[in-house]
Amino acid sequence: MTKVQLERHGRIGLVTIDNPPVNALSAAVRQGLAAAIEQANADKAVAAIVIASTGKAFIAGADISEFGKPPAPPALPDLLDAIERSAKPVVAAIQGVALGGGLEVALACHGRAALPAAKLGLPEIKLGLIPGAGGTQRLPRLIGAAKAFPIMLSGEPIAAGQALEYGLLDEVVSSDVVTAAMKLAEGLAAERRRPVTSEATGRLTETDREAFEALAADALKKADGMPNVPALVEAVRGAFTLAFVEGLAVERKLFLSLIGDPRSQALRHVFFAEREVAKVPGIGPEVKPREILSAAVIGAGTMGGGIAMCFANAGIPVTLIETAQAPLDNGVNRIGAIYDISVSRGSLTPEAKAKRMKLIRPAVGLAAAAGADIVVEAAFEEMGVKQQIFGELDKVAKPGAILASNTSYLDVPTIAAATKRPQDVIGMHFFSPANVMKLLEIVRPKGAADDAIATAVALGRRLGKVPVVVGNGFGFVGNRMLEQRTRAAERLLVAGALPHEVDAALVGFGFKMGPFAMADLAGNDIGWRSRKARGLKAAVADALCEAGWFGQKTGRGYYLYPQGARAGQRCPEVEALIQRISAEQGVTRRAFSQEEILARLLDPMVNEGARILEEGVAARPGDIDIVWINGYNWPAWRGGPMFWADSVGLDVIAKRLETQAAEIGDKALEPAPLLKRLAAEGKGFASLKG
Ligand code: 3H9
Repeated sequence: MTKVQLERHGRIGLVTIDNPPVNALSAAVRQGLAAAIEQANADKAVAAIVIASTGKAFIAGADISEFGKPPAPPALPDLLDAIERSAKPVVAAIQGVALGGGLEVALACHGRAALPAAKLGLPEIKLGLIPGAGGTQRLPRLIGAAKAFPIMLSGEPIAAGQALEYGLLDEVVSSDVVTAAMKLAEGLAAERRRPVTSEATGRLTETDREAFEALAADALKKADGMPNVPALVEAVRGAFTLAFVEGLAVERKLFLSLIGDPRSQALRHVFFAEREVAKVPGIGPEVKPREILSAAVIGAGTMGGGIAMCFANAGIPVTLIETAQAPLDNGVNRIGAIYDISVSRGSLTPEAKAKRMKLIRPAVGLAAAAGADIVVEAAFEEMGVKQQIFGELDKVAKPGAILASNTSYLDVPTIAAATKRPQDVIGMHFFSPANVMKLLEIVRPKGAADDAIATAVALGRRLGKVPVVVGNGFGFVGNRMLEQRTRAAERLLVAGALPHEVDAALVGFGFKMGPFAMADLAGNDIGWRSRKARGLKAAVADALCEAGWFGQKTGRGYYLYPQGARAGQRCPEVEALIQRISAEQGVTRRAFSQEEILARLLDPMVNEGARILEEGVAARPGDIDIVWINGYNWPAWRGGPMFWADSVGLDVIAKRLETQAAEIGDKALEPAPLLKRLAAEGKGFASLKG
């Protein structure tokens, strides 16, 4: 079936795009549209043309999967030029989202009608791009740059009602948008009118220009090194200073240079990885999620409280359970205080806060979990504690309830073994602060029922999370790789680097914080306790904890925090201690460049990622990238650790790991077999897809 069809309805040539799932403007669609417009123009019986589409989306934009491939004609700007120059008026019938190139198609038309649920936007900025088919030129001409620029800068779509108010739409109709568009087109033909957006200039006033320049100056200040922000400013400014064709040429040049930018390539990878992660191997659409109408959370500590907030924020009633009244009250008060901060910032109304607090029902004792469709346990991270809780839950929870542990490291099947219903027991690993962080690792032990996993995935989305299904195994995906980075950071200190140098390397890479600033924030005692439980040692970290320097909460850790300061200062005592430890271990300290520090921190993580893939703990390299971007603040424009590794070259990383392994005499640093194989074949992790 062709992707674009032309039918005649009376005097209207109705062009319908049918390119599921979202009517992206693939080469076939562009060719089909060009041919249909030409044919309709040649047909004497046609007075006007309507462009409509089937399915939920009008047009979701250019086909992102075609970026980076050799361009196939017609280029979108040329097609839009043909639409705009069409001798017969063309009207867009927008029934769903019109995004990116999709909105640019509508802008090239001479009229636009939409359903109320339609959304219109130019989200290219989120892909590291700017609109590349006239969006930066036509939208400001149509609605003024002061309104157009924020739409392009935020990438967020606006609702049809708003678009009508802005003058972006001619009409919003409650149903049958195609008939409405046909009427609009008939009217234009009868009046011999063909409003051409690129010729509109009325909105580009001096006042508009001043408002745009103020917004642009602010945007440039916050651009954070992303090259598409200055590019967007330059292109939109062209709407004031250049003729349309020249402005279009500038936009095109900027767009093409951004397409080749590694940051945009990384963001496009993230776009597809985010969608792929939703597809869980072995769980098809025939597996229906169980109904979740209510939840219970066990443990009202920081984590449990944050998880309860996730449910309340999504409108799901949740019972918050503790062993005694005092910790329960503390937990509820903490939740109230967090909501209060949102209220004081204006991001939550007092009424909404009250509604959410009402959804959280505090209770003492596990019996209160009896009615819940899902129970999330967020108690102390100790196997004995978890087993006891799950054993009790088995007795009280209703049949078919999902029993999830928020464990960060522990073996989920061992927890499940405390129940007689291992098919219902899974891991749901939230990240701190649970009400903020997007990542949700869903741990799928071998015995778990498919519909239990499907339920957790669907619920995760309802909670506004990015759910990633991972296999069972110590630390799952994220923390298992983090441990490698933590070890590498400690090794660097002993070998000659100082905390601020190590942190600076990661911040320079794009992380918000380095490993030591992070450890000081989270509390160094957490890692210390975990190492002691596992019989592990880390000379510097242990020495700090033995001195009681747990981080920000004690006023000092790797850094000093005088008078509760949040930003740490270098600490001469810690630096002397590190040097002493190097001497004790017989290490001759040497200087490390920022580049070398970065490689030493990230290469072992990538190596662990390769092992995780070999073991099937993560289904795809992209899943690992999504974990790190959403749970550990890996900069999205770096694409995640596995994407980053591919961009460096796996042969380079394998060689660096071999050198380090030999130098330190640590076999764990030797390249994993998968990494070695791919490096030898000259391939990247991306080659594992599909
Ligand atoms: C652009 O237009 C540049 C122009 O200015 C200039 C050009 C010269 N291309 O998100 P979903 C796929 S840049 C290819 O799960 P939803 C997606 O991968 C583009 N594929 O559904 C998935 O595939 P699969 C500007 C696309 O209902 C499936 O569709 N436009 C595209 O939650 C369903 O997606 C954008 O940035 C695409 N453009 O949300 C819009 N879009 O089934 C990006 C989607 O194989 N898209 N797919 O996994 C979106 O924001 C959402 O997908 C949308 C639907 C809101 C449309």
